[in-house]
Amino acid sequence: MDKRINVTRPSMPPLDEYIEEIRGIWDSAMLTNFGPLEQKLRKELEEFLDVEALPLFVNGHQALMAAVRTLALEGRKSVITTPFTFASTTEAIAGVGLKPVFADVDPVTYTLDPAKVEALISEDTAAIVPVHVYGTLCDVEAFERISLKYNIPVIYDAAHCFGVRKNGRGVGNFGNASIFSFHATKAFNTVEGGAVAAPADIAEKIKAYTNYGFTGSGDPEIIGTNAKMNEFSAAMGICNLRYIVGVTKRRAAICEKYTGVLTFGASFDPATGISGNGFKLLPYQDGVLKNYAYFPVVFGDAGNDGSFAPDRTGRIEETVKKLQDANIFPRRYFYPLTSDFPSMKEFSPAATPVAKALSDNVLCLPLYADLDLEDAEKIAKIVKG
Ligand code: T4K
Repeated sequence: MDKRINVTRPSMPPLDEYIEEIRGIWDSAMLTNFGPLEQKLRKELEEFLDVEALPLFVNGHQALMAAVRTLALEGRKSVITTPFTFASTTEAIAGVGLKPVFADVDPVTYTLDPAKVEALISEDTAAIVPVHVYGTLCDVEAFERISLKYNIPVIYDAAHCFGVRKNGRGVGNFGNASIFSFHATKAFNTVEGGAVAAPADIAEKIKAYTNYGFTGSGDPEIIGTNAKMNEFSAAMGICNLRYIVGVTKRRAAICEKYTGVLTFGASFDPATGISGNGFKLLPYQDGVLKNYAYFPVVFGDAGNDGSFAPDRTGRIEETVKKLQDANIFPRRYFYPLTSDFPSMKEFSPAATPVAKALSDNVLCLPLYADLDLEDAEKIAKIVKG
């Protein structure tokens, strides 16, 4: 039987290197609560991600909850967001007592459609939470205009965007804040972990949230939680960061292999990602330095006019079955839409047909630095059919 290939496999540093990094913990006995490794990683990441301040978290979900809670306008209850995302985005909003209001996404980038968002803004809108899904950037200029026009904060879920830049600028600089995830399955990991990129004054409040509201001077003025990153996670991050350039190059090579096989012999428009072979891949974005975090394939049919009609013949189920028979386990990120979760019933979502068609037809292929190019070729050939 072929070896099992999962959708991802975490990057890990050489074991000796990790052991060396944690050795000092045995002398200091500082295991957590903003120890030296946490501080070191924070500084290194602020530089790498090109952001002013970056409080570190136990995970990306807590980071998002903290950012929404800190920035949402007081006295308002609704947060406009996308249903085409991981559970975390929607649950973070609901988890801090706010109501997710779902807007539809753009059919090319799969990110929130700014016009649809603007149409949903009301007196009750406390914040907007777009997601740079799969590392593809939202229309950050449009969201900046909307944010200024209505005076509503924009908090980006940049969980998929580690190291992504636009015109040389770190992605964490857009909006009022951006959150990152450093989960084991992400392009960069600290085992579990996350962060919020924000201007220094906001970041200070957000950092207090990770430690019960304590700021180091006086008693808490906000109700926080315990969401600090521990020293063992920070050590993993310090080691993994040393390899990130090579890891990203490997991921890029696998994406290139997938693209080459899937689009071979047919038309392919990089601007939209639409291929005449019956797929849509991620679009090329001008000026964007990518991180190759995910490789989603959307099944459907390209029209002669540049359009793309979602598949309705069950190709995705057939493909998943064929891959599983070969011991390959892709993931249907993100199916179903989070607005269709039973837990979201009370929020009676509006229809989001573009997101629905995507969600029904999207499959994320295995992607990690250690994936062999021959295996990538085999996977792409099965998907191509
Ligand atoms: N916002 C967005 C847009 C997100 O996508 C996420 C997380 C968040 C916010 C929240 O960030 P965190 O709080 O998680 O930091 C995974 C991840 O758990 C989750 O972090 C991620 N998004 C989501 C897209 O994917 P699952 O339920 O698919 O994970 P799981 O355990 O099934 O793992 C997938 C595959 O990875 C498995 O087939 C095996 C492999 N794997 C997994 C782990 C955990 C390993 O080889 N080693 C491992 O340690 O959610």
